[in-house]
Amino acid sequence: MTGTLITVAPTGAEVDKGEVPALPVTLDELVAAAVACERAGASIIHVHLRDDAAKPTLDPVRLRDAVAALRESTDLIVQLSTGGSVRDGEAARLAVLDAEPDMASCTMGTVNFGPDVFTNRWDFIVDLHERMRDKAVVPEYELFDLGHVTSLARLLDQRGLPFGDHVHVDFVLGVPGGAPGDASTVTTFAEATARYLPEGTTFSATGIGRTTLPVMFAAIAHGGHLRVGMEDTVTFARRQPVTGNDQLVTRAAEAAALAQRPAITTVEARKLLRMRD
Ligand code: KMH
Ligand code: ZN
Repeated sequence: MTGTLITVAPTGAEVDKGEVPALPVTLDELVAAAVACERAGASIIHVHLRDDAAKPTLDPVRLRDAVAALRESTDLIVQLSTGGSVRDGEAARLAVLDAEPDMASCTMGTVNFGPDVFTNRWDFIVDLHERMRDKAVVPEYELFDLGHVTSLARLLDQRGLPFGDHVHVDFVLGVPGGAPGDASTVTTFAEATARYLPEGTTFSATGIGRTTLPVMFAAIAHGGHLRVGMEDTVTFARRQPVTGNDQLVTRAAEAAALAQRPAITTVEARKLLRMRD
């Protein structure tokens, strides 16, 4: 069995900087977090940006600057979010690809998202999938619900494999409105992945909020990979706020090492995902 690929999602679009001062929102904070997380064992960074008021933004100039700055200071695989925030429109989400990241996220269906709706129409998904292939961007398909597994199977069947011919997915569990974040749901998703998606598909998993630990340990047990970070979890333990993203990556790397599947390097991660060097 291979080692563990660790993705860090340091910022997200939902956490409020005013409530969580350790959240990286400026470019300098993002780069500092990235450097610390790479040192702690991360190999992919899943990026959402904030504006000067710390609000989510898909500003194209900021996106290009962030990709350049992360490449300058780290060897991390740079994965831009095309999910953005629930208020972002499709055109701006598609335009994220113009920043030429290594990877980008592609969510496989609409899902209730707390009081909001995270909208992902079928035609939009198809467009995203095809534009990523045209631009040689490797997708990470985000699966928030079980039907998203079979939607991805249908997408690949109808539209072909992504750039690189390898399929990598991420189970995002514990979103209020999506699939629950517990060990048996990780098992269900892992089994559905093996049953419906191409042979060799790799998966990571993340659990929102307090579901982070059961999801992490179940994913390791299933031979899966991990995503952690302050996009998903801002409490390290009961009444203990996360001090920084590297704290979460360090814990994930320790868990992976205990399971005899230590964190892999960025070079190994690129091989695993069949990416260009
Ligand atoms: N912020 C969520 C509405 C992604 O990055 O692709 C969507 C999200 C998924 O975080
Ligand atoms: Zn995200």
